Amino acid sequence: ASSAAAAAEDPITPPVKVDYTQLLINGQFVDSASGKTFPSLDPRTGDVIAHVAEGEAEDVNRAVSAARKAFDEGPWPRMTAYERSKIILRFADLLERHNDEIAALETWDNGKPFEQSAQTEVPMTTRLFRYYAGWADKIQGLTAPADGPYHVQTLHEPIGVAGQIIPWNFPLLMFAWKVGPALACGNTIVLKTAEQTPLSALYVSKLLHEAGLPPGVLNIVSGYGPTAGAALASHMEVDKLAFTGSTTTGKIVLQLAAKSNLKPVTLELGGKSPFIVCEDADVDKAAELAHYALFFNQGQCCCAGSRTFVHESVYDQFVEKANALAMKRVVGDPFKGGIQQGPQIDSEQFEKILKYIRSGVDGGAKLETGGERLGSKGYYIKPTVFTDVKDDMLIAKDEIFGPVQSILKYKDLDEVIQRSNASQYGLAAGVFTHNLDTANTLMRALRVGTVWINCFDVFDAAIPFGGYKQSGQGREKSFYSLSNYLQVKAVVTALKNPAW
Ligand code: TXE
Repeated sequence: ASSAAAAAEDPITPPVKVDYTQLLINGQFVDSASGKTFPSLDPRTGDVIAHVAEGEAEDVNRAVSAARKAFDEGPWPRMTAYERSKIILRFADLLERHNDEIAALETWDNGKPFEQSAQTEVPMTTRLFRYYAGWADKIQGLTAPADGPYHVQTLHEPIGVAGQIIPWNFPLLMFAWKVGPALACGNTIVLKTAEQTPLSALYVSKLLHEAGLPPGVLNIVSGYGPTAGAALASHMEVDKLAFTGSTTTGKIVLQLAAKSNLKPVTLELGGKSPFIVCEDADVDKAAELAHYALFFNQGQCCCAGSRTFVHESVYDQFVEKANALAMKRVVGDPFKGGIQQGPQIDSEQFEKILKYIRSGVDGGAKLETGGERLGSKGYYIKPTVFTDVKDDMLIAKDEIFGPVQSILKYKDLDEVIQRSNASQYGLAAGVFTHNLDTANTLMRALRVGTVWINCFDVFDAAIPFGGYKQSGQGREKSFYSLSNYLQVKAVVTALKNPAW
């Protein structure tokens, strides 16, 4: 009852103004070529926050020309790595200084709890840029032995103009995961934000220029996928594409890249991650972690632990605890203190989630709690728990991307390994056990890009992230991501005097 009341109150006025709504091209904020704008909406109400310049193919062309020129002629790839590193570090200091304004913008545009934006996501963004500032002057090639009178060396060079397309669930962090390594390696960038959440990237990009970024190195085209996004993926002058979003759209951009200039593509796509509660688990702790694994960020995480597999011996106890946690979860205006869950991002996602909830009920799963919207305005959904979920139900197969926990029962380890791996996805998995042998078996058997053991959603800059199977291609964060933004040039020099 207390959470329903919170959602029904008038929305709290965000403590920030929207200063930047235009496209960022060649270091300048400019209108779109067509003069068109699109509204960015407040997920708490569906009201317009701001009208944002709508980039389309012509704007992508302008942005790519600026990035091309900044790469081919500008100082950025030519300055010392230490100078690049210092600019990125100054940017991180500015992020820290403006932490709460940025967090407020992120929450307003996305709906996630302000405390989460201010205490986790902006600080993680800052941390990530410092991490990549540290890499900028540590990128180096090798010398290699060859059969014959040759001196062989490799040069690790920036790949050129990077096109980057990001989603709306973590607007700032996705900006950081993409922009951080690309800048550290000396590339220039054209980034398309998600149409739902264009605001925070524009704000922080202003700070990046204040920190000394030369014009044209980072260009931002806000706009829609099939127009701006597709133009970027197909552009002949873009040397590399990085995409995060749905598997369906990932396949489209990969085709566009192949059909145009064969630019290499990294993809970070959807998931249906298992969270496995083992026989020996402390049920209270397991239920808390499983709850977090699914409900964090309104359930809008590509790696959400959305198949909660629970061993039969602890199943009943676990279900009771999971329900209690869902019922206690505090849902409401994300600007209010103590709120754990805000609204879903938009009406489309809201309807999608409610449709999956109906399919769960129709398919015979047991709806334990939630299952409907909260309040009458905005996109709030009650934390929902299904039990008796079977592997062939849609709620156990598809990415719901909402606050809907599906609990499945299992009997033994081989069975849960087989069922966990029987998915088109392979992004992540959670394992809850203190049995070393069980942990070792699961860690190696699960076909996923990340296994979290007795933890979940740990996203340090130094930890690689990416998917097996249809969850994607390539790895982001960590030193692995640097290779996405580098070319390796082999240089072979004939030796005049092979004796030396
Ligand atoms: O994703 P899209 P949507 C999943 C989640 C969600 C579903 C749909 O299940 O419910 O995807 O969300 C741009 N060419 N994830 O529709 O379409 C688009 O403008 C080029 C998982 O928001 O993949 C945005 O910038 N670009 C995910 C970005 O792609 C195109 C995060 C993502 O949008 C395009 C988000 C096109 N033809 C959703 N069409 C994750 N992996 O975390 C769209 N875009």
